[in-house]
Amino acid sequence: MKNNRRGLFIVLEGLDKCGKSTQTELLSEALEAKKMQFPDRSTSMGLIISDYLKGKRDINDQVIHLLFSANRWEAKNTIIETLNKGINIVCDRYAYSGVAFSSAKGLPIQWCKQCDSGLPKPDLVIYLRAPIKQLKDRGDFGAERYEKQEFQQQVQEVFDKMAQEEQFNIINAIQTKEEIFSQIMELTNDYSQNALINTIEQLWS
Ligand code: T5A
Repeated sequence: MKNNRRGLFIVLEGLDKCGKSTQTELLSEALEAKKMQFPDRSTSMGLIISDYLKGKRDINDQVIHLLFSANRWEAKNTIIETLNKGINIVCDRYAYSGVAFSSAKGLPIQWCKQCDSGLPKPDLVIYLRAPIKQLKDRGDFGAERYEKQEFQQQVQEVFDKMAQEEQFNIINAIQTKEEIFSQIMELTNDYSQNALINTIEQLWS
């Protein structure tokens, strides 16, 4: 999917353990895309976030929300430069996770969105949706701060609301990895062939 136009910016979202990393890997390979992930735990800010998620330090809700956002702003130029070189990006979580997780804690949605307003807007958001009951036995669910059934249920409610408002593409995450990947490829090919891909738009501004 490389030609003269800019690259496609595709984001995968969903609850913890819904399979985002698995599908990000498969899709980025298929599209010869740059693979990205938020939080990016490799930066100095990402290390603080990682310690917070692992329960090694406590940070108040507003501050950690702003750190997650700052961790995306750190990558803004990389995203724009990569897309303008005609290279696709496949990204595991983005600002929508920021809104879903922080507002599920009780922060106002508009406040949560504000600090990500102006970031590059994805072309396609794919929401891997599954009931938390069917995800809680996957991998090492429970190892990090937000991996609790009741909280994930609240996060899902926000994701479901955003899915309507932001026109997410919803895929049932309770299928085989191959079935999910084939539906993601179908969506991506369809978008790539039919959408007008112009300048990079800004998120929530
Ligand atoms: N967060 C994040 C915020 O609060 N604010 C923000 O702004 C952002 C960006 C870390 C946490 O930070 C929060 C959200 C999170 O709580 P993370 O590192 O992305 O985010 O954490 P996880 O979502 O838990 O990431 P994981 O890599 O652990 O889960 P994935 O990526 O959803 O799932 P994946 O692909 O690693 O698969 C998990 C397990 O399921 C299996 C895999 O083999 C693996 O064992 N699996 C399947 N099993 C059955 N059927 C399938 N179809 C499967 N697909 C994968």
